[in-house]
Amino acid sequence: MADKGKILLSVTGFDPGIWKDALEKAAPDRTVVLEPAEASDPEIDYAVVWKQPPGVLDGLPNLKAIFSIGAGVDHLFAAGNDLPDVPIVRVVAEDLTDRMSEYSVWQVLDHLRKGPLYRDQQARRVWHEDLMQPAASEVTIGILGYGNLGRDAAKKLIMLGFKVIGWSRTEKQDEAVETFAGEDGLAGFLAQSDIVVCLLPLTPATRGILSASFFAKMKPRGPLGAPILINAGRGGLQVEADILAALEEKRLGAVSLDVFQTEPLPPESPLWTHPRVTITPHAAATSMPHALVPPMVDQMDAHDRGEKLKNLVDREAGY
Ligand code: NDP
Ligand code: OXD
Repeated sequence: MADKGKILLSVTGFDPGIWKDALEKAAPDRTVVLEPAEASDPEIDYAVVWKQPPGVLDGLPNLKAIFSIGAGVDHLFAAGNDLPDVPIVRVVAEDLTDRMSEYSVWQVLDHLRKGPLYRDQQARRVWHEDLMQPAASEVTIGILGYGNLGRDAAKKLIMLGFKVIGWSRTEKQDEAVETFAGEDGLAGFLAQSDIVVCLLPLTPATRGILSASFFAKMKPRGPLGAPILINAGRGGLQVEADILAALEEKRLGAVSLDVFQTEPLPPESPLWTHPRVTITPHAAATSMPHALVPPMVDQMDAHDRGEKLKNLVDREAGY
């Protein structure tokens, strides 16, 4: 019996059908609509979105909150979207966090254990053991963006024996990890990091941060040779021309990129064929409706009972 109000579901880049099914299963007492019945539908009280078309959230007089189906919310603030002044909730969920940490650990281990080199050798039928094989304990991983995902990746990398340090916007106290904050802390953080794992959100302050001036501050040599960059945050954080130049100049030894300035990565991008670039198609952590929808609906119910929403986005900071 649908009597609790309507959820507007507006997702692009994902199959709306499976999100609608999951919402209807978790919220049988709410109606799920893919577009408003009328321009200012007063029955819509929640919106669940991913890259919603411009204007789709305008003029809904009783909208109480917007839920992003991902951890990142830059898609909400994209050009042309003047968002209604209601709370925005993002995903903080074990399922997504575990997937992201799996990606970070996978890429770190791949570089530690010479994955790119051995795949290239296999393609050429070359049998040669690279004896430059540091132990995990000799390698420092710098987590750029020491937030929800960064802290979980750090915990798992520490269990594998790595030394881990973290960088964030605001200062942190952390027993297991040396932390650095703000622009003043960046050079000290980079001077120690053999592998940088970027898990930053895309905001006006972080856009283009992975650029030539950033690479110039990286530790020039370490146990793996030149430093390594892994970016699973957002493509807008990186300047791809500068990454290619840094690879050529050997300021960067190798990179793993899950996200790109333009997605899908255009076929003509030289990143595709660069021998020291590992590409995944924004697949570090997929949002799974069965895991993410029930807690979203729990939050809607709790909010309707007068409880505070959790995992809110700070609009001013942009994440
Ligand atoms: P959080 O908000 O929990 O953490 C973000 C971290 O970045 C915080 O430590 C924050 O600092 C730091 N930060 C933000 N702005 C700055 C800045 N200007 N300077 C220094 N540090 C900064 O987010 P999550 O960990 O949950 O998610 C991070 C991002 O991961 C998402 O925004 C999304 O873009 C990306 N992501 C990518 C996925 C993929 O499949 N590739 C999947 C899921 C997420 P502070 O702690 O001080 O606030
Ligand atoms: C996210 C993503 O932000 O999948 O959750 O990119």
